[in-house]
Amino acid sequence: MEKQQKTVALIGVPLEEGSGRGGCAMGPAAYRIAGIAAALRELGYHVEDRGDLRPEPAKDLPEMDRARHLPVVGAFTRSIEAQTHAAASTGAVPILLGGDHSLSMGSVSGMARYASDIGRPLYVLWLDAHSDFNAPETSPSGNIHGMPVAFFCGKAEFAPILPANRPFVDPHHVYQVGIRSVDEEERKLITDHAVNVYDMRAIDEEGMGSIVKRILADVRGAGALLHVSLDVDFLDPDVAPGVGTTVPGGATFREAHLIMELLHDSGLVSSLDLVELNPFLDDRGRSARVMVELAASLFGKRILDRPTRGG
Ligand code: 5AB
Ligand code: MN
Ligand code: MN
Ligand code: MN
Repeated sequence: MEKQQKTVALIGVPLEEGSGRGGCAMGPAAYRIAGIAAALRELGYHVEDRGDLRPEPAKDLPEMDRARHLPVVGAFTRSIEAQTHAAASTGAVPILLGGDHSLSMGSVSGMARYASDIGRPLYVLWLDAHSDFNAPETSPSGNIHGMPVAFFCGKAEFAPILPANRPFVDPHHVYQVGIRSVDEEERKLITDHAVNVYDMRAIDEEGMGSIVKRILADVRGAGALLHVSLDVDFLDPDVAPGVGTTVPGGATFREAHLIMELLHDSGLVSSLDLVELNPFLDDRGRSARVMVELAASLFGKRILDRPTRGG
């Protein structure tokens, strides 16, 4: 087993202002209590817990009705972008412990900058019930956690948060899996920008395994880094109730587990977000434990060793 001492950097992001309610700021604490560091150490990784980011709200960013709490979210975006880029640059795999999904504006932008430093493209696997491709003008809620994909693709800028000339992710290099709730105008945006969307119907018809193998073949063929962003609401609410935006009909534990094992076997994953966990809404830590279990599978925990069957 080639696992040596690869370093994983845990970056806590107690951010909830991008969502419409309180609770996600307790996410990093819940992941630590659920034992994420020990689970990864057990797999042979050198785990550095870098603590929680606590930036001051940015004074240069305006309050906006259509992008709520922008000074807080923007300050986090800057700090997350810098920390993610720094961790990746030292050869570590950054894991962002969220925190609501607006944190991906920073993590994905930081990884896009790192990928551009080393001359490789960045692909993104977005595991979510939602497309999160709103812009302030299209958002029905004004909650920034519904906008991160548009932001890191350069299709939504509220005010100058990051440098205008930063590297963006090509929307065609974003693969969304598990989608089952898209807003009216958002639907047009993801179509126009050719985001690769696998909704629940596609999963039911084609099967999770074949979809994910196809995605991984694209990533490998492109010589790309792969950032994985896992929103708790990707999972069915029966599996993971600890999230503010439940949508029925989500991925089963087995489907999610299979994705994680395929991701591990691919060796392509450069970075991971665990987002939207709301411990206040959880059922005795169940969702936190499920997320830790899935992260462990992504980092190589397996039930049995098995011969590789290709794909
Ligand atoms: B999440 C909604 N599309 O923009 C909006 O949980 C929901 O990070 C966004 O995927 C859900 O407010 C954001 C209605
Ligand atoms: Mn999301
Ligand atoms: Mn979601
Ligand atoms: Mn392409």
